[in-house]
Amino acid sequence: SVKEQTYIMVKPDGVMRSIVGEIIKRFETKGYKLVALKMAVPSREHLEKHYEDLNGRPFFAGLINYMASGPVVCMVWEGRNVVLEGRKMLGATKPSESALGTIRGDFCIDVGRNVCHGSDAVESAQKEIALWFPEGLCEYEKPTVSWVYE
Ligand code: DAT
Ligand code: MG
Repeated sequence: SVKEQTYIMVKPDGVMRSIVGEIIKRFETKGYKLVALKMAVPSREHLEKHYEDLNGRPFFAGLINYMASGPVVCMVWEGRNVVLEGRKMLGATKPSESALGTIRGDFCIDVGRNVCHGSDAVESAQKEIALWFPEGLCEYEKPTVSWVYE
């Protein structure tokens, strides 16, 4: 469905290193539709909920410290297969394994500073969108839709 949505977040290192525009640009020029965007300094409790599946992993405390260390940029992007395609655009979790040409492959070195988050499945995307955007998304029509989709 062209209405599939994913949650993409620029992490604090991405904000501090001025990669926000680059990440937005890649999703925008690919053809996806931006349906929500904001900055936030998330609480640790909020981040623990976001990463609840990783609770108990040895890197969990470090991950929460890092994610709580500064502002993040929260986005929802919409389009056909955007969850899977968005993960491809981000690249592998470990930058040493991320292909060049991906965001992580091009802009970072360390797994603990991998500049961006992207939902890993349609179901987790829905959960994450509800967690980060309880106020709802921005609904509108793009007149270029027939130039992106046949
Ligand atoms: P992803 O962000 O690609 O979905 P994930 O959900 O498995 O990866 O993990 C969330 C974040 O936790 C990841 O972006 C960086 C951090 N992380 C994952 N595995 C790690 C590890 N082995 N060492 C340090 N940090 C790790
Ligand atoms: Mg993940």
